[in-house]
Amino acid sequence: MLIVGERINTSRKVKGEPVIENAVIKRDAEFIKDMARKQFEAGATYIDINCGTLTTGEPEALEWLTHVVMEAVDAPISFDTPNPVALDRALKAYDPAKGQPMINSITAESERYSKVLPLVLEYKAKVIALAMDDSGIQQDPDKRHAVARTLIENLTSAGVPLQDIYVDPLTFPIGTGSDVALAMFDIIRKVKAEYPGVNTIAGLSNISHGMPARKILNQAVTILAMGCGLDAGIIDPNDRYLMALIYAAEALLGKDEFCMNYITKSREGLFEGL
Ligand code: THG
Repeated sequence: MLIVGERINTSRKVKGEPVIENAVIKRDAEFIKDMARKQFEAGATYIDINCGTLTTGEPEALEWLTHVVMEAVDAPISFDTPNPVALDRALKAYDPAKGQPMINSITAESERYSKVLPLVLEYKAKVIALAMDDSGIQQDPDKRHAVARTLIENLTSAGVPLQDIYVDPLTFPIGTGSDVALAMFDIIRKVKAEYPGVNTIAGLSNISHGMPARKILNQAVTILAMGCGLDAGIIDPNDRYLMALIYAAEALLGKDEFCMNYITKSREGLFEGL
């Protein structure tokens, strides 16, 4: 599974403190670099950067984060913002030698779609397609599936390769309804059945928002979604138990021939003490 490290997000709080937001405002590069390095070393392929809580100066801050993460690690970046101005600015600063950038995200909302699509094409980026349109986010999984299909059709017609599209079914907190995870699983299965070449992705930590023992729910939902065909996850790669479960699930789902990767991770000591 493609791992997108979620930790550089200004909405994240540690013991109630907005420590990431504070670090971005203070331009504390060392704090951010340390977070980028730890995620990369733990197995993140992409490093997601999100400073959407800033009420002013998001474009400048996202550009700064881009430079800082590039200095810290040799990993491509996932640019997590709905703001096309911030996106363009960060993508301009980005060195494609780090790998293909990921735009997080485009939607079927007409204004956002028309402003983000040119950036996807200009920067030859991978793009996360969120299943929402001008009517907002639909609860009904069949409606979200229909929006996902429209996005796949429109993006491919515009010249975006199918394998660069990551459909996001949207992950709601499980506290908002007992069937929200089932809806997500259903969309993942349907999208993969209809377009085997497209990728699916989910912000899996959303599932546990407001719940106790969040990591347990995040671990369970990740493995269940992988069983439905999930290709990528925006997750916390510094949860070692979650990473171990992901490697185990890949072996069990036929995505790790002879369990070579699982055995390698075990030899590297990743599972010690678990
Ligand atoms: N889809 C897409 N992008 C996304 C999301 C999505 N980006 C943002 C978000 N959802 C994914 N990122 C996070 C980042 C942090 C948390 C949840 C989702 C989170 N963190 C804990 C907190 O703030 O309490 C702390 C976790 C920890 O570090 O222990 O909940 O759905 N495309």
